[in-house]
Amino acid sequence: MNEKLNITALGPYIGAQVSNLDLTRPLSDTQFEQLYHALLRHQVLFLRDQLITPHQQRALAARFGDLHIHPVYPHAEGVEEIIVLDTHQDNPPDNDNWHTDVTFINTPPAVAILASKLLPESGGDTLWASGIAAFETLSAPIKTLLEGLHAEHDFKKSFQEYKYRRTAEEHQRWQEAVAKHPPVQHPVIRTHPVSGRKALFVNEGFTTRIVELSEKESDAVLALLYAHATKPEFQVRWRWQPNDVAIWDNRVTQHYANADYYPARRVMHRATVLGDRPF
Ligand SMILES: O=C(O)CCC(=O)C(=O)O
Ligand SMILES: [Fe+2]
Repeated sequence: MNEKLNITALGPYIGAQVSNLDLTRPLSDTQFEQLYHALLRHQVLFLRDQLITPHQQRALAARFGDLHIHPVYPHAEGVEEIIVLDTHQDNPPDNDNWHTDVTFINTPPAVAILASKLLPESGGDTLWASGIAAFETLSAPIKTLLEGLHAEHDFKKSFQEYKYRRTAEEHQRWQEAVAKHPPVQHPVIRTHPVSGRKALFVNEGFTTRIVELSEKESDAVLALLYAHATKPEFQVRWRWQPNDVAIWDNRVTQHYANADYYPARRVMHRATVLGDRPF
């Protein structure tokens, strides 16, 4: 059996499409190895026509490691590890900002897998940006400045209280999540634990400050880094079709879910694989 994956790069820095893999069935070891290798190299992979159920998506994600259960997002029925992102008139999109998933914990996700379930007539693209490309294109003096610095990441920056006041139960859940997630610190430049490549690891969604700098210095440096990290050169943009799957390396990327389709409805399922402590 020919098990060689068909992989087409979507750009020099980030993104590739895999065209001959069925994710609904258990992957062989060689298929998984090639997929993982492609993920390290391209940082986000896209596959069309994957009619994947929540159970199958969980099984696929579990090949990559232990799964994260989100503190506030709702999950698929009977499958706690699959987040349901169902946005519509009464539940506006909230991922229309550049962010890396769940950097508010000490061991942020290594990998995330997103499947499109219901799409608006048009719009609702998702964009990813490479933190490796962002790091590598900084000037040498700025790289030197950033090495050794740490940034604070805070759950509350994206999960703001005003969004979680619709019911008493929702508010209670939010308060418990806040109590469980005090701000954490991560290096501003991290080294990928498998590939050894360095990446910029701050994101506007959760990063609040650089702890070794004054507030004004921190604000200015972070503004520079956010602008640099999201240059179009470092991005790939995916136009979803129903039953697409995206798999990204959350250790070295950030992403932005375009909310242009609102108030139309859009439903996505996400599995999130826990990672190591960044260094
Ligand atoms: O809905 C999307 O396209 C992406 C949402 C998001 O930020 C995520 O799943 O982590
Ligand atoms: Fe996200």
